[in-house]
Amino acid sequence: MIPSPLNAPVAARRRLQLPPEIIFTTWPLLPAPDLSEADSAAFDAQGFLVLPYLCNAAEVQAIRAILIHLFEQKVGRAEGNQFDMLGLDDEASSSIQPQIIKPSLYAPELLHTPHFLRAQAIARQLLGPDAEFCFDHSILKHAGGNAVTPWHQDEAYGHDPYYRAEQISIWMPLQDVSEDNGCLRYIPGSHRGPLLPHHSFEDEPRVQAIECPAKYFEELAAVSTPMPAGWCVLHGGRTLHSALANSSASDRLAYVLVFRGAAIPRSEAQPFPWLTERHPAGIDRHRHWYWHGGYRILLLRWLNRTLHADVQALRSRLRRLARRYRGSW
Ligand SMILES: O=C(O)CCC(=O)C(=O)O
Repeated sequence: MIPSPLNAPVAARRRLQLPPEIIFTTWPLLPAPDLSEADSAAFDAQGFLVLPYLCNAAEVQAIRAILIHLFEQKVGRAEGNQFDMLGLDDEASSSIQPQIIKPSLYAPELLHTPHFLRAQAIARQLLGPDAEFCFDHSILKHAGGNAVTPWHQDEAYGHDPYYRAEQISIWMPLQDVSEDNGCLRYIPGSHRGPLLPHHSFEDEPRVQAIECPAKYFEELAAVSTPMPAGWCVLHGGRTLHSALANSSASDRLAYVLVFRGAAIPRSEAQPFPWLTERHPAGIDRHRHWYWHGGYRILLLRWLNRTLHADVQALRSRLRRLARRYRGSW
């Protein structure tokens, strides 16, 4: 049995103060799918890959309930981790497309699910055994909206001019998605080209999102990926993608796990002028939070992560020693 707080509902419910209508269920552990050579070749050729049946209905419902709760409670907003990615993100305007970066900081049970283990196994198959979980995020497209997630490459959000790492996002819709409610769209093969220039969405530097201008790619080549809830689509850090608007009567919610392989030096320094020109409100909130005690929380999180990593490393060293000891008898 996976030691999941989702299987220990009482503690998670108390900590998150979840409303009673959120039901926790246990579910059978679906095995991590073994990607076939054809799957890996398709991912390599296109830069994205649809994976059917990654998460069963009970897991989808539990993850959805947690994320809706985090959005409703505006969890992470003061820290700058919850914001309106397409709007000015001030208290006066209603949000166009809310996003939470690292929801698992506030609901760690998101990383103790069978879904996480399966996603990690897939990422390691594609990126190599050293691939590490990098962060998670969630995007909410309000019902009846006309907000399109702009075309971009995820690598354009990276800040390191000297190193890059292969990256995979595992994007999971928490309800069925189609062209009517905001499924993802991809430009096949775009991951084989360079990192393209981006600019602030609608040339407004106060907005979080950035976009790649249409003159750099052929939008007519875009492929939509409609799919049922609990399926996933993977894409690489350089694959150009966007999401359509949600004109349906229900909100569209997606949960994304991002994994990275080892960092590799770039052949030449990569500037990110579109990031330095940006000054979204979320960054100011983060600064304020940091100087008003947030630095203590960051320190505690860092200690927690480091100790956890050390304990894991110690455990695997002891396991290796025990195996060698048993083998010598
Ligand atoms: O869900 C969306 O609207 C966009 C998702 C996205 O851009 C991503 O996961 O990289």
